[in-house]
Amino acid sequence: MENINRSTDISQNLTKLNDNEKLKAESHYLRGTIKQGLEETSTRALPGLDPLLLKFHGIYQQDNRDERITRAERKLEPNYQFMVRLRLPGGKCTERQWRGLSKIADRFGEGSLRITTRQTLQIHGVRKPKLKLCIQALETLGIDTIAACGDDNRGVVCGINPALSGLHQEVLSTAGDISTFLTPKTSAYPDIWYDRHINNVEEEPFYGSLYLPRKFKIGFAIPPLNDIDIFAQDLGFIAIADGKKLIGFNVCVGGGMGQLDNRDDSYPRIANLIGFIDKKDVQRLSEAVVSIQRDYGDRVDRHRARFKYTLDRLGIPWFLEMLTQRFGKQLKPAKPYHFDTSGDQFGWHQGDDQLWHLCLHIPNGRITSPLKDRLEGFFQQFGGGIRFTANQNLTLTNIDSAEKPQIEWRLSDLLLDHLLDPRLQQVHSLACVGFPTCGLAMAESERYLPQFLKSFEQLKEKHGLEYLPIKLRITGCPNGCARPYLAEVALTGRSPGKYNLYLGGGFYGQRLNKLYRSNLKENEIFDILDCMMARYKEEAENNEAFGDFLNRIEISDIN
Ligand code: SRM
Ligand code: SF4
Repeated sequence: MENINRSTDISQNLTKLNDNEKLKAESHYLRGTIKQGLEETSTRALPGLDPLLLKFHGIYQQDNRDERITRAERKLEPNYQFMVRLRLPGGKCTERQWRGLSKIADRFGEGSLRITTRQTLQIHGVRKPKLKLCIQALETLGIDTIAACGDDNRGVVCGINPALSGLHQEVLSTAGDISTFLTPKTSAYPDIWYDRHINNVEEEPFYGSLYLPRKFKIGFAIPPLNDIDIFAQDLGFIAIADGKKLIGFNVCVGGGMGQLDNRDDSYPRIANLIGFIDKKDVQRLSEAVVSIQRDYGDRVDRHRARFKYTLDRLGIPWFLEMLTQRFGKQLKPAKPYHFDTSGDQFGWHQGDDQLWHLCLHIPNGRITSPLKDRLEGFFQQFGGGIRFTANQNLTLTNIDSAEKPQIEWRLSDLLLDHLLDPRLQQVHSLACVGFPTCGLAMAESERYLPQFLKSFEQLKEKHGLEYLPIKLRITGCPNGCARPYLAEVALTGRSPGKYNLYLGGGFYGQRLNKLYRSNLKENEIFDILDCMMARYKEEAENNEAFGDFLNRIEISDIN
């Protein structure tokens, strides 16, 4: 078995590598000058390249893009602020943490909590003087932000399948272990944020000073639910059970969504299923796979640095051979499994441990007052756990049968009960954050979704399709943060008010959609959708999913 500790030869050729690699190498394990920059009072930004290092600490420097022009006219610097992303493996949070987070968002941020497509929370709008205090307040809740962003293993996602409670707990706990195992070990994090100096620590025994060439994402899915979009993960584990007993995981590699509109050699990619491993081998396998990306990922061309490109450049047979060396054995053949949806299971579900779980739709994952205050009151009364979902929703977990009637009664207070209506297209839709905080947005997404949905729902109704669930996703740029390339209908932003339209993805996340037309305005998009829904109504086969239909009739034929 090959030693999979970090390889040192890469850093010797630093001159050939891209600027991000040099920055990491010279950062003294992600310190840079962040500490000094936080104390600098002449600007609300962090100077130089420190914002790039800050990402490894789970924090993004942003500015409010709505105010850019007016502030420039007034000769003011942009309205700099920070987005803080929490590390919550599997989206797990206690009721005490929730109440603390709600207060932290008010006190240090702009008041909202945003559930992300990777099952965690973001606090937007934290100003520099409050940033360190915010991270310290999170620590009092037992929450950190390290590696929520950056070139490392990001937040590990884990599907929610409460019906299989025992198996579910085991998979969730495995996801947590992998997150801990692959979390950077640099002492820079406690030093900068908690003023806690740790001596004699071996900095990054696994990552080394260059960390990974690019972000890396791991996910666990529990069939029949593919609620985390397993095929979009760099490394995905599909739980395989014998009855209700977890025996191991099918492994898939090389998923990814991001692409650039101006580079033909960038593309979304569905992960390859490569085999099965016993449950005891998850950590060893993860270490082996991530180490291959660490040592062979492209550190020259950052746009080709994701693991999916490493696999396509070097080939799956090469990868499997390397994996066998590092893992120490071959994977077994993949076992049969079955997915039937990539959405969340709204409403009540009873686990095999007899406890109840309630999945609630949170529009756009955005929790602001009054919903935030109501949820706080709710948790004061009921306790229990919370799981955020990778579809930006929220599940209340482990509810006793005795508490269920009271909770049902309180749901109308939360004004969330109507969101359980299956006719609402909203519950099948996702939008990324986009404007005003995302520096990469080219068109509106989260703020546009409600308006788009109104017309979309009207169109469905016109064709008598209001009960047809359609996976709809909108992103403000091609980076794909709401995993649009897996949706049945997707819009990705090109410029203000204009989108690329993608069609025909699989209902349970099994197939990429295809670009239908570029640079469309809203009316053009709805003309096309009108025509497709009419054809669906006429020609669809029994219970055919909308995406399957579009894929079957070859979308290019539609006029
Ligand atoms: Fe993302 C960059 C928001 C999930 C692919 N993403 C960004 C940034 C940080 C913009 C930036 O770099 O300055 C966005 C911050 C916006 C803001 O103001 O909050 C951002 N991404 C998000 C979130 C919050 C979207 C959401 O509405 O929930 C999600 C946070 C997830 C988390 O908790 O970690 C989010 N991003 C994703 C996903 C979905 C997933 O992982 O399941 C993807 C596609 C999967 C993938 O990685 O291939 C994704 N984000 C990207 C990319 C393209 C990466 C690539 O391979 O090209 C970027 C841009 C980049 O990295 O250069 C990006
Ligand atoms: Fe920003 Fe683009 Fe991601 Fe949307 S998809 S959050 S616009 S980077």
